[in-house]
Amino acid sequence: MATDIKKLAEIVDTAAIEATAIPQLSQSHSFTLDEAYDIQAEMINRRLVRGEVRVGMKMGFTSRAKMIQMGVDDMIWGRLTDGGVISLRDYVHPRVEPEVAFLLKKPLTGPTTPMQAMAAVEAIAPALEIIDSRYEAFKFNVQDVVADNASSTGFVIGPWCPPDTDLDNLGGIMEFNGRPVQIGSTAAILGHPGRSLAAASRMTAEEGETLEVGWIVMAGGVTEASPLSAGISVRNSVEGLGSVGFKVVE
Ligand code: 0L1
Ligand code: MG
Repeated sequence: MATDIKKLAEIVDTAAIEATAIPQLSQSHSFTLDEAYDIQAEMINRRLVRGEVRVGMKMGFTSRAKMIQMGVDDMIWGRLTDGGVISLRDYVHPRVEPEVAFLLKKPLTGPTTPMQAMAAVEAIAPALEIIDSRYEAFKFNVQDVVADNASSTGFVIGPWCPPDTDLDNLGGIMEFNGRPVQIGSTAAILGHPGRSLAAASRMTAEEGETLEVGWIVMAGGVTEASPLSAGISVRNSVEGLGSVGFKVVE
């Protein structure tokens, strides 16, 4: 039987709107990775119809720490819109992870080298990604998480820094209320975050997309993600890039 892309997109979209955990789609439906990206595209389309604006894309599972934490071996990507959730009540079981973000000054499409990809960068920033799986117990396989837009929920970007900042091996610390909870290096992202940007160009082109001028590209979690709860002040400080933070309220 053909996969009902619209129906599955509606199921994950509704779970996000209602902040309600659902069983993994793969438990009741069999669908391919290509179809998972179609479900994701349809789910984003529903948000665009509601007035959200596309602002970029995110890479997922670009570090070993993230792959091991979630038991997924493949890189994935998701679509960023400007419609992030801001109240803890609107999340299912949110987590936060330290990242770096790119701002593009040139479009990128198809296979490219990390060096060519970096030439399209206007600026680089320390960032935090808030992720929230719509699946029960934050458990999924690769098709499930792609259909759920790579757990994308929100992101916060720090100060934009010059594009020629050396990203090779910058140490970073993510703190909760001043206490380190995750420590890592930009090298954890495929050896260099520029490789994640090159992969973003290649992988989005496989789905017929171009990375557009002015878009933000999130390179992927440097470390494992940590669970969020009310009262936590989160800060991610990256050597040479500065820091970014936010406070979680009820
Ligand atoms: O940055 C990342 O690697 C995020 C992956 C998103 C999937 C998840 O961990 O829920
Ligand atoms: Mg991430």
